[in-house]
Amino acid sequence: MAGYLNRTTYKAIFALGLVVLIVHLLFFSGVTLHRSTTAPAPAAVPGRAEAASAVSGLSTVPDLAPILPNEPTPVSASQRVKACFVILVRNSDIHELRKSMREVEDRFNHKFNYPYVFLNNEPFTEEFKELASAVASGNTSYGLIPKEHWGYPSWISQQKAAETRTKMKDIIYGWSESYRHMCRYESGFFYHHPLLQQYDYYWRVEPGVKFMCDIDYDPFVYMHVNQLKYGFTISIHEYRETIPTLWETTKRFMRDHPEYVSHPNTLEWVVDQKSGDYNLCHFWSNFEIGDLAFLRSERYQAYFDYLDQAGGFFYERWGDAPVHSLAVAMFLRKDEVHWFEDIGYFHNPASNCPNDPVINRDKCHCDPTKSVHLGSWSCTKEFMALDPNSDISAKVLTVEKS
Ligand SMILES: Nc1nc2c(ncn2[C@@H]2O[C@H](COP(=O)(O)OP(=O)(O)OP(=O)(O)O)[C@@H](O)[C@H]2O)c(=O)[nH]1
Ligand SMILES: [Mg+2]
Repeated sequence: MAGYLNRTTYKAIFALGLVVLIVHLLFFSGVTLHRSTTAPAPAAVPGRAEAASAVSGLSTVPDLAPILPNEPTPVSASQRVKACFVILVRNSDIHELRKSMREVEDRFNHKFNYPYVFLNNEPFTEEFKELASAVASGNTSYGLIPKEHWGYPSWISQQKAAETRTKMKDIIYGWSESYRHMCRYESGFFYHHPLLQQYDYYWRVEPGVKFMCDIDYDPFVYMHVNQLKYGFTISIHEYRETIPTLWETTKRFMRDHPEYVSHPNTLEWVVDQKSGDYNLCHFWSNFEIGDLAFLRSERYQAYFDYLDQAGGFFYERWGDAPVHSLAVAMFLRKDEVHWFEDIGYFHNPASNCPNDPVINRDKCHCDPTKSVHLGSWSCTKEFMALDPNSDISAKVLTVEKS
């Protein structure tokens, strides 16, 4: 009898336990679900609606992400993307760099602690490492650029390159050999550096740049959530004398490799509608937040290799900014490119400064009337006005053939 009662009691306790367990499971799974679909501050991101309103000036940078119904669910605030700051820099620029890093930290990274990757064509000194690491809230790593990524490829005549530098001595950096290696490296190699292989996104920083607004959300997560491939703050016109044949070469590439061109694309942003020529618009690459998979893609690499073979990094003075921008124009849709209007940023001599009076007052210290996007030097208004379905690739190539 006692044994029977015990078994009954045992069964009752077991059943009760099972019910309690199920209730707990349901309860906690509900909480988990709630947490994973809510993007709390501070890593929440501004929504696409806000990005769209950027044409007429920044209206707001919300704390929480009003993701539109057809957009991906935000990753939770605690989930980070694999991202880093990448800084190409000389040892002698350490003090200018520390100023910029201080601003990166104070405005953003002290809350997020993203790592820094420093790259140099010469070994970093112990002093550089000590001083840079002291400012960084995230891990730091210091990489040497392999000789084959910072030198002359076999098919380049160094004599012709030297003659070019003499001919171009009156053009900005036209005389400089190291500037050309830098532009070629930033165009086609930095994303291959072993120290960057573990990362999916990069944010380029240079010595001397300034950040004038608090960034209370995570731009890397914003890129990831919205499936963005390229982010910029400033766009301007390039000096035509530095890129006499870049557009011809790019058109030839498109003709030889039509399979790489996206449809739609953002080519309309870079083409002068009357002449069919490059209108010189480009994203200023001293600031970039980008998806490394885009630069590592077959199409981007094919484009870089094509340009590299043509020799214009040395026989002219092709900059990485127009190269990245023409790649964006051919390969990306407008909705894969984002203007970080809310990031107050300065690289001599231009700045990007949010117009919204409340944001400007509460988060920034910059003069919104001086923001370069308001002037004719910038191409940002034109970019924001671009039709997302635009595709003028056929027209561009027809003009080329005729
Ligand atoms: N290690 C190394 N870094 C370089 C060299 N030249 C330029 N850089 C870096 O490459 C980036 C671009 O160079 P900048 O001289 O700033 O070029 P820019 O922005 O076109 O021109 P500025 O108006 O001078 O700023 C910066 O991060 C520099 O620190 C070089 O010879 N060696
Ligand atoms: Mg610079």
